[in-house]
Amino acid sequence: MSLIFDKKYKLDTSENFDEYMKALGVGLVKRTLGNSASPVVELTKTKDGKLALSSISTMKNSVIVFSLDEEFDEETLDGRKVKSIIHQDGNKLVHVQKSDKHSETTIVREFNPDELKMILTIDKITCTRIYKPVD
Ligand code: DKA
Repeated sequence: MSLIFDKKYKLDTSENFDEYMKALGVGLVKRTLGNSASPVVELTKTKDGKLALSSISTMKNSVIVFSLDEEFDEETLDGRKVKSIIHQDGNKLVHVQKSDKHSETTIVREFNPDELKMILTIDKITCTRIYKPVD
């Protein structure tokens, strides 16, 4: 099993995302936007061999460019400034976000031909988001 590049996935179902955002400290207005957005996510390779993960939505567009196992600075969709590191485990990207001000967050993205499964964890809260391929 390996990662899947150049394939767009759109959010289909989401469980516990509001609880996850509350645990991050996201306020009601941004949570409402977050809950109503259906992002389209795509993993690509850059010309210089890095990976790029983009998320396009009515809430906010973002792209993170990174090398596996190398720490980088990330500003998250909710505005946290974190140190991130992403590790590959077969067809999964395991993304750990750390900062002095917030609990550690882990986001596992599992790439399959028929879905992208995202599991987000903070403290004891787990959120599962299933993305489906865009035709
Ligand atoms: C996703 O890409 C979810 C990413 C979670 C970002 C943190 C919360 C954002 C709040 C607006 O599907």
